[in-house]
Amino acid sequence: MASTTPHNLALLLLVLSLPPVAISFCLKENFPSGRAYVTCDDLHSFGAALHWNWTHDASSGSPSLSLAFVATPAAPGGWVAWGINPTGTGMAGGQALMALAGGANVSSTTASPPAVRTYNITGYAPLGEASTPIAFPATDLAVDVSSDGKVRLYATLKLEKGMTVVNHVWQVGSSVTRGAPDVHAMDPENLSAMGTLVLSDGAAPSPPAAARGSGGASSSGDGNGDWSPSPSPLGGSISRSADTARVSAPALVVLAFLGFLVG
Ligand SMILES: *[C@@H]1O[C@H](CO)[C@@H](O)[C@H](O)[C@H]1NC(C)=O
Ligand SMILES: *[C@@H]1O[C@H](CO)[C@@H](O)[C@H](O)[C@H]1NC(C)=O
Ligand SMILES: *[C@@H]1O[C@H](CO)[C@@H](O)[C@H](O)[C@H]1NC(C)=O
Ligand SMILES: CC(=O)N[C@H]1CO[C@H](CO)[C@@H](O)[C@@H]1O
Repeated sequence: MASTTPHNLALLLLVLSLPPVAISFCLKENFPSGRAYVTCDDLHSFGAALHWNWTHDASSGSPSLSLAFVATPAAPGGWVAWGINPTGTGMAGGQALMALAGGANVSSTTASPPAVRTYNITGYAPLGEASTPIAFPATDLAVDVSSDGKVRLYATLKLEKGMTVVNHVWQVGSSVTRGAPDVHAMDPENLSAMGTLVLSDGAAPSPPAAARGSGGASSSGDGNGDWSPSPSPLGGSISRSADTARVSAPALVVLAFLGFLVG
């Protein structure tokens, strides 16, 4: 930011007003060979990070998102989950990817291997032990668990045309009982784990006007008090990757816009 136009100043003030992130979990990540991502967002709860490539298939017109979601379950043997919510801002409506860390499996004496599932989160009922179909075709599902318990969930999602700004949610849980993830805690950090993700391949800024359901304007999925304690729309994704210069400009424009709405 060489010149201090009012616009730049507003962005600067906005950035300065965001809570500081002491550690970048993005920068700390060392993926196995063959897994590399152009962009990473440090997420504001659980020390989680979302690494991703966004590519646009010219023939189908559909964007696709290759991602690695990295978080540590609330306890060993628990689960981590990340998803896009195309209809709201909270958990209900989320099209989720979940990695079960494996190992200890409550009420079962046999150790289980790590597993990845998809869940169409329709409400607040407990999830079952089988995947349910989600709106975005998911391929390349994989998971690895580090010796210190960190879980990395890999997937590729086929998104819909025009999806450039999406609401996303993430969560960690402490246990799995007979194959089904147990409900997560309801601490503030658990409840605020949602935000806005600005998708871009880094080549050209995506117009914020194309935002789908950004800001607090969404309708469904927010009606349940459990997940609607005034979620901060600023809680989303600030790129702190090495790619910041390319990615953060559109992200900041959207954040500035959101900040304008709440401020
Ligand atoms: C992400 O994109 C980079 C640069 O194009 C590429 O090297 C890398 O293999 C891609 N990663 C995945 C998981 O597709
Ligand atoms: C997810 O669940 C909702 C509510 O039951 C349903 O309307 C929607 O079609 C489901 N999505 C998929 C991809 O099955
Ligand atoms: C946990 O145990 C149950 C029953 O013993 C099994 O069906 C399930 O696949 C196990 N693994 C996970 C990751 O939940
Ligand atoms: C079960 C679960 O998700 N617990 C997490 C909720 O958030 C708190 C922090 O506020 C974490 O410490 C828990 O691990």
